[in-house]
Amino acid sequence: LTLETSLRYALERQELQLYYQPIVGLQNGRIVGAEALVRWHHPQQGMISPVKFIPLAEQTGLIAPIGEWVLQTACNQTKSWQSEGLPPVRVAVNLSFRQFNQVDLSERLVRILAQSGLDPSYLELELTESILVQNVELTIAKLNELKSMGVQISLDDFGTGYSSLSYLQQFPFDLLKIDRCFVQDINTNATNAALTNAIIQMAHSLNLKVIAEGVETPEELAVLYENKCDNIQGYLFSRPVKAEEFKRMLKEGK
Ligand code: G
Ligand code: G
Ligand code: MN
Ligand code: NA
Repeated sequence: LTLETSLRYALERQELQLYYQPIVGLQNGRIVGAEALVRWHHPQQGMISPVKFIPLAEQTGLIAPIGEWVLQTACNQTKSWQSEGLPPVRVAVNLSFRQFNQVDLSERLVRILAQSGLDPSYLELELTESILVQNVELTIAKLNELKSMGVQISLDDFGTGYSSLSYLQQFPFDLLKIDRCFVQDINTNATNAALTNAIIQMAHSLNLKVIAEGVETPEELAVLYENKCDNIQGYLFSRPVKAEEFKRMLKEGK
């Protein structure tokens, strides 16, 4: 079987699974959210990275059912944790370029949110800079349509594309995620430190909350704390984990 054929069957064979990586408030060290990250357990090839199969899903159109399953699963899971009395946290879902451009994205989202019962303010949609190179007015209108549903929108992998913060100003984002290549070694790499700090200050002046990705050491954390970064995500706190494990972390108030 080709990878494409296997991917066609992955959903019905229940080979996809969502992992959750905690997002932590920097001031109090509490979990404030999770990024949902899809995993594919291929029956023969074992774990296949989304870096490999998401682009394939986009090329083949399979991103529609897969993306729908991801959104449904993330919303249902998050609502169910809340119903069990765990501290309410938001869930961040990655949307690919093609998903963002689906004509029926809003209707899908409205339906999924209603079915899950999740308050829309707990859903965060992660978009990358790739969406910003399209028609600006159209993209802003789409973002506003999504925002009018009450969901939050973040700009993922910030710094890896071509957009400056002043360009960003016109788009209605709520959060900005600094790509981990800028966060790496900020305690020893002066260039990265300067860039990261400038991004945080400017983002705050534009009323955006900032999430630093890929935080791996206490030393990096200390620099981010000094510079009033809002949230952190990275192996220092936790790798992406299975739902049961994330639930345990929430329960323990880690
Ligand atoms: O955690 P990991 O190495 O698996 O993530 C690799 C990449 O796959 C990241 O860029 C992440 O944004 C992307 N990714 C993970 N899950 C999803 C998903 O559900 N949808 C989309 N579009 N991308 C995802
Ligand atoms: O592209 P996106 O930011 O959505 O994907 C997040 C990716 O970063 C995932 O592949 C996730 O597993 C990975 N990741 C999360 N935390 C860390 C970290 O601390 N170090 C490294 N190297 N990768 C991380
Ligand atoms: Mn992401
Ligand atoms: Na990212």
